Amino acid sequence: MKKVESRPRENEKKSDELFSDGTALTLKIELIKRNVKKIEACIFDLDGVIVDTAKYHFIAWKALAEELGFEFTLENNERLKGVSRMASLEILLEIGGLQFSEPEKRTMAEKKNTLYVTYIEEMTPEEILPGVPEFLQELKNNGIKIALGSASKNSPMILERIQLTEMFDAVVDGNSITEAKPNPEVFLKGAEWLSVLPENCVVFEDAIAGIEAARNAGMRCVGIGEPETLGMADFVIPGFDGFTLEKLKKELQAPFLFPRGGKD
Ligand code: B16
Ligand code: MG
Repeated sequence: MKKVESRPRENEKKSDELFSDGTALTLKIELIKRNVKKIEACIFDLDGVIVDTAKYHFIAWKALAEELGFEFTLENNERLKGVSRMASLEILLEIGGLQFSEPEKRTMAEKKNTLYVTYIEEMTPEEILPGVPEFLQELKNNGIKIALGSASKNSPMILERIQLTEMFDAVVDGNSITEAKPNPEVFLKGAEWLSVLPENCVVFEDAIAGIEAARNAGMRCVGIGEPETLGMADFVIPGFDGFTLEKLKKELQAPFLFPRGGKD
């Protein structure tokens, strides 16, 4: 039988040919293999990712500000996203130019929370953001573990009200951490409780501090919101509507397959 010589097809690279970033094909494949980490777990922030509770936080903080005699705007509220309750109060008081003792601040935070809870008590599964249940189900079907990584001490109640508790293999929230985001504690604890290495976890976050926390934990991170604001994430999506595991894998691998310098 005549031996057919295999010749590289047009546009096909030979193993010693260099890519635009100076890497040879064989080395490139090795780098890609090393860099394509597994997705064993997904860790979700709650407020702004699974539900939109920012509007309820706003009503409650605004009421407290009015009681203290100053205005609290929607723009101000943006500064509180992903920030812990006490740190949020500090920002609010800074906006109002007011100072109080620690016991007074604790009373104020409790008061704000009491009003906030009256709203979240009324939450229903209808308030889950579009595409979230489908994406969580797809992760489950593919054996990917799911954790919550939220600053909110009200997380368990919110999950109950929206009937999503059962979907989570671990719930790490404001009650189980001592350090606030951007400290990685909340996500590292999530990985630990799931027995998954941080590098094999993917975090979904809507706040800059949360994305920094994921980075500090050595995890990959998908931003939920605007790319202009969440530039530190691996990539950003507007929400989960139409988002799939396939898209997640593709987007996470893209930077390794097509490094800066163009798609070779
Ligand atoms: P709570 P996340 C955060 O939740 C909120 O974004 C933030 O606005 C809130 O102050 C914080 O939880 C604490 O919430 O008063 O209920 O304990 O985005 O980390 O899920
Ligand atoms: Mg959030």
